[in-house]
Amino acid sequence: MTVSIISENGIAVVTIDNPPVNALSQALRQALVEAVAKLDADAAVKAVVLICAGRTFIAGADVSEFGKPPQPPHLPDVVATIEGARKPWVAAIHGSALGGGLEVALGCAWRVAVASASLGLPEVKLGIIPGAGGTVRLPRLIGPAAAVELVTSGSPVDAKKAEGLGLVDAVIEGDLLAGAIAFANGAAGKTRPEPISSRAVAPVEAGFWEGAEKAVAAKAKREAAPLRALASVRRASETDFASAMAFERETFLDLRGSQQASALRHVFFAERAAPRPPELAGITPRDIRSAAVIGGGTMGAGIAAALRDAGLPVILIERDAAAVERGLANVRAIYDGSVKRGRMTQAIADARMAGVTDSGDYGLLADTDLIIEAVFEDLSVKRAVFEKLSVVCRPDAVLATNTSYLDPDAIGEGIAHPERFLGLHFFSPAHIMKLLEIVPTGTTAPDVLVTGFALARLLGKIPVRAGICDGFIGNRILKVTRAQAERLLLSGATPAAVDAAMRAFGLPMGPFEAQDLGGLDIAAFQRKAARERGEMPFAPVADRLCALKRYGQKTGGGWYDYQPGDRAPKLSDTVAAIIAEAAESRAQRAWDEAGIVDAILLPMVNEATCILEEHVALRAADIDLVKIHGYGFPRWRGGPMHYAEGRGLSEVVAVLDRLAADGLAEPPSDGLRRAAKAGGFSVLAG
Ligand code: 3H9
Repeated sequence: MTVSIISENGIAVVTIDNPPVNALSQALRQALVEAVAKLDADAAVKAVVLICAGRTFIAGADVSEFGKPPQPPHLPDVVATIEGARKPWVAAIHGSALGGGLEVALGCAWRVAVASASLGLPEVKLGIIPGAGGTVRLPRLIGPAAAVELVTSGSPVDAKKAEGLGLVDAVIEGDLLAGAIAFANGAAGKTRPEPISSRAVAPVEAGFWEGAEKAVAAKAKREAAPLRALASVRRASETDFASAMAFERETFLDLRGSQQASALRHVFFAERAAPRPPELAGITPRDIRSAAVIGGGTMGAGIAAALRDAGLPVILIERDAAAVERGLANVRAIYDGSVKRGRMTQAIADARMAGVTDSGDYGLLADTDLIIEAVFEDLSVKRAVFEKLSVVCRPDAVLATNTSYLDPDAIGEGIAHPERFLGLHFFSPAHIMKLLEIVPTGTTAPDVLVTGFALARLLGKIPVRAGICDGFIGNRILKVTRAQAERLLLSGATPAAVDAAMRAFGLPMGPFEAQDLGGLDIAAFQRKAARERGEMPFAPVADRLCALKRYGQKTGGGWYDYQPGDRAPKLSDTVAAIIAEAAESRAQRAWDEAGIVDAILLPMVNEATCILEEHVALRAADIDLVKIHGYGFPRWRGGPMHYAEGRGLSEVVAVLDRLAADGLAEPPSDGLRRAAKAGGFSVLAG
């Protein structure tokens, strides 16, 4: 880390260089305080420009310090020192001024930014609130309503919007440093604005805070930070600066040590580590400048849209003219939906569609860099696709299968140049869901595997490497979730009670509601295939429902009944009777919410431990990312593995032992017992 100071013609330029994102480490905080003292003492300096080297302005406090006791100088004091400096400081912003970075900028007399810069207080996304005056200075600068929006959403605004809010004093065209120096020169002769800390907060309309509280609570659900952030802005608007700062700091420190903050930090670092697995460091990916998708069903169309959204030209191949037309209509429906929801303009949607070439002719793929197969889940159909691709594609083109349940090694048998083949498992809807499971086969070359990760970065997805097994990581765990949900039904719980308990835990939907939405037929089809392989999948109630063609919402009934045109689940007497019949002679018990959650979640963790032991997943954090980004697991719980470690693995083992003794779960695996002894999953990681 370096902080350098150069002075010329009365303007000092303080340049922070603390890669990768100029985070406010203890050393940087110290250096900033020293810079203020030094420049205050320099009679030749009229004003100071604060600028950063590298890709961004200060992106915030150093999150890696949050697990440790805070070290002085504390950031609120650093900001106060800059605000109280005898020479006025100008923050010159490029990249992102986030969290503590924006708070430092709020200590400056003025803020200027390039048009591409973004500014925000994302602390709530880390389970905390701003801790260096963000909630106190912001309402004094831009008014309470705009401050509430920025602080409780955590979403940044761009420089133009920031200028409109009064958060930025000037948007600089051209070179930032030259523009900031010119601004400082112009400002040096003028009256310095009143420090933000001394300003009054604009009054709000009657009922404003009550309305804001309702809106924030509804959005935050069980996350604590947004409401606490709102309370801090409110306090800052209703009391003096010093008391508001004390309230903010106290809330910040309280939340910093909370379970939610620790979980969200875990996810923050897991997400940043995911695109760059250390075991693949130094390997150069292949260039991907064009792509094709084989199969224009729901999955194929979603993948095509994801590729187009990342700027790649896409060829969509289907088997005949009618299927080509249907495929194209599926992609168009995605973009029509985006326009309708206000996510993009018609012009952008048209441009995305214009980049899709639809055809039945494999010959068009002769020079395509990446081809993703998303046809029907049938081994011979998929093999036939790759046979054709082997003939027409360049030998270095990357070929991928989007299979969910088939063995990629079997699909790839006989492929020409098998080293360029791998599994890329998208989740539906593929243009929205963030998870991408990357599945190397026995023959995938390292640079092809790395290309999968590079593609994920390009598409804005979270990549997780998964080994080959039935269902890879996510769907293998999902099978356990569903089996446990049925075990609960056979031992006295109702579908509604199970769904309610899982929603209360933080999932957007319970396992039965989710099946009714997605359709029970896909899993039934997979169970049939598994039985043909000699396996014995456990789904006594779902099997009976499927025999009655109760496939979910689309057939007017599944685990619940549905009225035509109404998605609200109604309790079903038919289902209750089927459960009673299936449960006959089994011991019944009363289940409370915590018991239901344990009976579903801890067996998932047990299965995940096997997945780790078999090196199907390389890291426990990868499993957390799979569940969060593919299955709606609450981010603020940190994922199932983080949750289990927080709970204590010995307790997890004890609960599983008790469930297993009653025939309600598999016993804890040897790996889980070992992890419990070692106090964490890292002992199993690959
Ligand atoms: C805060 O400020 C609290 C204060 O109110 C109160 C204080 C008292 N700390 O995302 P990238 C690392 S809370 C430590 O891939 P990009 C990251 O781990 C903070 N490390 O880059 C990665 O490391 P590696 C509020 C951080 O260009 C590398 O930088 N601020 C931090 O795609 C590159 O990251 C935030 O929440 C950090 N704060 O995006 C901002 N940030 O290379 C969080 C990043 O070893 N950061 N790293 O894997 C971001 O949103 C993005 O990093 C940013 C750049 C947009 C800045």
